[in-house]
Amino acid sequence: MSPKREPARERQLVQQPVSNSCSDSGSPGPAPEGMVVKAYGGYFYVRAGDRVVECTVRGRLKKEKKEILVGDRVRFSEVDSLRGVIEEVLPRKTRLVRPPVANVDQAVIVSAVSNPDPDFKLIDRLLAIAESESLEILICFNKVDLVTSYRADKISRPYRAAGYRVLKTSAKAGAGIRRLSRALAGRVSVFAGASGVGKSALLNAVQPGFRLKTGETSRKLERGRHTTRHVELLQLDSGGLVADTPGFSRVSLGGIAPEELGLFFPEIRRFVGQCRFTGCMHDREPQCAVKEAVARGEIHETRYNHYLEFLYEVTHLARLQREGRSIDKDSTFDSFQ
Ligand SMILES: Nc1nc2c(ncn2[C@@H]2O[C@H](COP(=O)(O)OP(=O)(O)O)[C@@H](O)[C@H]2O)c(=O)[nH]1
Ligand SMILES: [Mg+2]
Ligand SMILES: [Zn+2]
Repeated sequence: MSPKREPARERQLVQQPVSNSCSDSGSPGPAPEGMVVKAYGGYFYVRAGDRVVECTVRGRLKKEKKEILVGDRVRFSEVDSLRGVIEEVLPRKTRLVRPPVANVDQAVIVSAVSNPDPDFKLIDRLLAIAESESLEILICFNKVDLVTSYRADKISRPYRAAGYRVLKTSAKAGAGIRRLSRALAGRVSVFAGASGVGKSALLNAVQPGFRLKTGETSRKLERGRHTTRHVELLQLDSGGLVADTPGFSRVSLGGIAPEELGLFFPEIRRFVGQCRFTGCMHDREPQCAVKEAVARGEIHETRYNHYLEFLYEVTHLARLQREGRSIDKDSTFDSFQ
């Protein structure tokens, strides 16, 4: 989900409704529609109903250098019931750069409450990026079997207060799994979060059939997979699709403009227009409604401090960009792995 970022607006522009009107009937009928769930070895695996059809790409699309991503909805013609040719890529709602997935509805941001300890700065960073991509957001605090419920509540409180949907889960003890499962039904979700927090274990708990690798063995695999940028959308029995990414290894805020950062913190967004100065960045300006809310305890101080850190970071990135220096090489934030 880390934005290499063509300008954010561009991606949101693509938010045209995707036609879901299916074929009206008629015998040859329009080509069937499906969603690319995996790209591998030059083939695209397209899920259409219960089938997964192995597709090549029509030469015309190749010539146009038409990009096809996991998550893209396509029309294909059938060679037989298991093989086909992609004829058309339907308009995208959204496009994440890292992981490269189209049409994602929801980011599930996973943190452990312990082992590893929560990395609040990483959580807030992932939240800001997900907000900037206009994704629905669900936060999952996992491994609650390892701490008291007092501790788990304390960790999740600032996020609930900010207005986020928060689940406390234990993949190990089976806590919160039914709720998680419900939240994943019928939409395309991407799991994000540091290594070892239990993303794969949670998906296995939601759907034991997945048998995703967890723990140390998975970490080795993930590294290998990550370099090839391999992503796969897994089908849930509930009709949802999920990408179990190895975590967003590079989560840059590049592309977020300093003056829009506050919009990506819901509890700060609430105060837009209430500060003394228009264009207030809620930093050193006097009579700032946001800082007053922090002082009253209505905005959590840690969240506000992360806002400030990110503000300096995006200001710096914006300057680099103006000077024509590459964001990727100079300043991408490497958080883990
Ligand atoms: N105690 C406890 N351990 C968990 C839980 N969920 C996952 N784990 C363990 O944490 C480690 C990392 O889990 P994994 O799913 O591979 O994390 P990922 O890197 O985020 O996919 C594994 O050893 C899991 O068995 C949980 O809810 N409670
Ligand atoms: Mg994993
Ligand atoms: Zn302000």
